[in-house]
Amino acid sequence: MEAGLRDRLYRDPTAKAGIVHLGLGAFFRAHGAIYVAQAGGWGITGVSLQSPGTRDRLQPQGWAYTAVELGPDGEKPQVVTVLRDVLVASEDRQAVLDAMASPATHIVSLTVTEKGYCHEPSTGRLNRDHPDIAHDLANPLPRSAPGFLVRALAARRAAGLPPFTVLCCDNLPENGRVVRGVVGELARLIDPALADWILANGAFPATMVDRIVPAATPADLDRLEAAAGYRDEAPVMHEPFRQWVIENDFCGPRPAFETVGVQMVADVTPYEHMKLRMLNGTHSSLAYLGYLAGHETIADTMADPVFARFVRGLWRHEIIPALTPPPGEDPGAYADALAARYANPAIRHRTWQIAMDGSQKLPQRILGTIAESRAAGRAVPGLTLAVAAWMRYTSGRDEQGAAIEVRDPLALRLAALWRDDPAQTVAGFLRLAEVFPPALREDAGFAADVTDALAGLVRDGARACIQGRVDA
Ligand code: CS2
Repeated sequence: MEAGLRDRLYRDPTAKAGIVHLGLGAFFRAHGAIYVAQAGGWGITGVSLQSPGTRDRLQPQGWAYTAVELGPDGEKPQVVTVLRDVLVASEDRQAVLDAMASPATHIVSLTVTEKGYCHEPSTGRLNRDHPDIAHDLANPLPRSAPGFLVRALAARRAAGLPPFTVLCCDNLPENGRVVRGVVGELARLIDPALADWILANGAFPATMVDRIVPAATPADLDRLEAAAGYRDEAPVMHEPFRQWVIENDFCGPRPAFETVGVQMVADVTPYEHMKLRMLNGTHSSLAYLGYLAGHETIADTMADPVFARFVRGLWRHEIIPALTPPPGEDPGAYADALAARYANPAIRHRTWQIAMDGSQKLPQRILGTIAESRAAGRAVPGLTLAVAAWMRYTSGRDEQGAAIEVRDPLALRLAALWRDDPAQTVAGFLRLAEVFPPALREDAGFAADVTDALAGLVRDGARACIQGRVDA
């Protein structure tokens, strides 16, 4: 019989778990987990908050999986054996709290997506009306990521243990500060002394994470099996590029990240701004406009010369002028590298996948640049068009009138905002205080520009609007 993945494992016998990771999606398995594996000496207990699918696929493989690099010169698989265990919170919340509260745990890292922090995207503050937060205030066995952090930290305090470092790896602006804020606020509602202890002794380093990781498809699994000679039910597919910038602020031990290319810095903000606005901002713009124009993936969108020119224009005329780049970084060169990464045809990153959860993503990706640019008197027609495209997309109908499966925590509310009159649609959207900052909600000129863009999208379609509007 063919040797399976389980038979190919090599594990560092000295490596203890040390890290509990909440949100065991493809991104973390293709990014943070590989850095931790390469740094050596540490293992990871993965936690899925909701679905048992990843656990069920990984368990028969002894928690090992293949990470496949999709490069210009072919596919390079490597087997990752850094996971020690996988827990499913919805099945056993206490087991997750126990792992987090264990004296062996020093770091709790998170990729729970933007919406997983139960915060208000426009302000970064805890959303106390969130049903999971209401639940977690009343129950010792939590549902939300902030709830798990607070209850596990409470257990550590009660046991006389130090807190763990909370390492947020989601694409939020100043992600460490946001998580510190929601954890502190939730803890204060439960026990003010606990909040004081966490804020005085805990650590919430900010990070910038980057690697493009499209969802693996059944065809990817079959291709890997043919090439590697074993079946992996849970591989991850990723581009060659990776970057991880971490604020060097831990309250306990950590892997030797600096030995494997992680940039340990004093201030992550300029890196994170550059990445969120230049990469994620254009990703979302291409996702809404590209989807409406009938493009399935980012690479397909970039192969359309009208879109390739559009995204160049976004960088050059709208995003870079509003940016303070990190010391020594050349944003023009960063943009060139992004264009090449997007065009990689081996990466089948669906516009639909990126379009998900726009209400949680737009503020940090696009609206910040728009608000700052408008305040400085700079025109941002391309990003304004992207905002209008998000409104059109969330109406749930594409340009041919076919239904779009819109995934967003606000999906129902967003769909109900659509009117035949674009001015009324835009007015409804701009009342969403959790999405739009006050500066844009109160800016009549912005409302007029978005209305204009939306009317154009409805009349002419996304591709024609782009062609007519923006010049590289
Ligand atoms: C993407 C990101 O799905 C999305 O919203 O923009 O997942 C993006 O691929 C990563 O942030 C790249 O680092």
